[in-house]
Amino acid sequence: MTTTDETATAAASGASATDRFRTDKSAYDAVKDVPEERVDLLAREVLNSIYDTIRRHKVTYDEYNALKAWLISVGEDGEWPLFLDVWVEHVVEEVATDHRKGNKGTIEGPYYVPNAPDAVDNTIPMRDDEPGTPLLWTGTITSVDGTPLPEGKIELWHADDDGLYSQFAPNIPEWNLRATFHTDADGKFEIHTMQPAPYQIPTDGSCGKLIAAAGWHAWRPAHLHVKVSAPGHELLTAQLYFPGDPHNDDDIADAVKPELILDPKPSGDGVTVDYSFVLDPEA
Ligand code: MBD
Ligand code: FE
Repeated sequence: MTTTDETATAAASGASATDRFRTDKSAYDAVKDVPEERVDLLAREVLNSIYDTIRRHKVTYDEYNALKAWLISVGEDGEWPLFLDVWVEHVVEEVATDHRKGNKGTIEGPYYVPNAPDAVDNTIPMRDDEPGTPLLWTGTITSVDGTPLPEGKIELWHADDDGLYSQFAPNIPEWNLRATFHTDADGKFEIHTMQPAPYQIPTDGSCGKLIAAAGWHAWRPAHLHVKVSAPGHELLTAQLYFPGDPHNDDDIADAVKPELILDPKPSGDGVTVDYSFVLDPEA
């Protein structure tokens, strides 16, 4: 890497994540549908919890100004999607999916791109020299009553061996390690990809500054992102993790659940996993 615009920076991935969110009309415009009473209630409660913290800990003007400067820089770096998805989304997801009887899900995070092309030969697009361990993943999508879902769809996206996502870091082919897979007549699917590596959120931006100032770490365990869907069923957003990852127990985004940890078996020069999904019918 010789020039700044060829390097993966927090500001570049943040800008991409912000742009991506702006193109998601249903999410970006959702605010129009929130009634005034609800805004009043939620905004007041959040502000009250800030006042409590200020009083309890006698927050100083220096600390208040540090917060103001930091909030300004989060916006300048385009890191609001990253900040919110790392430190807030997991509780929103918990509340949103609490009623489900089928698969556990987890957070989407900032790097999903809709409409990934269909996989060819059940294989995710990758570079000729894509580094990593080959992963063969088989499973079935069923409804909670056990019925296999032949019109099931899995959108899969994940980071490469350097922890970088296509379309959010430079010099990676557009749909690298992103694809849409379909179930067969028996609800079964087969996916060929690469096992992702543990992942550090960008440390050179505002989120990184908070992490350093607080003495935290920036790691997420290695993970595969999926959106699993079928006609008449609730969309499942999930991530799958690998056993023994040192960050399964202290994920910075708090998005690991025991039900989402795979059980890979060595096979040839790679690993195989069997993991199936159970979807909740729409109410
Ligand atoms: C990621 O890859 C991710 O999955 C989350 C939740 C936050 C930042 C980067
Ligand atoms: Fe991720």
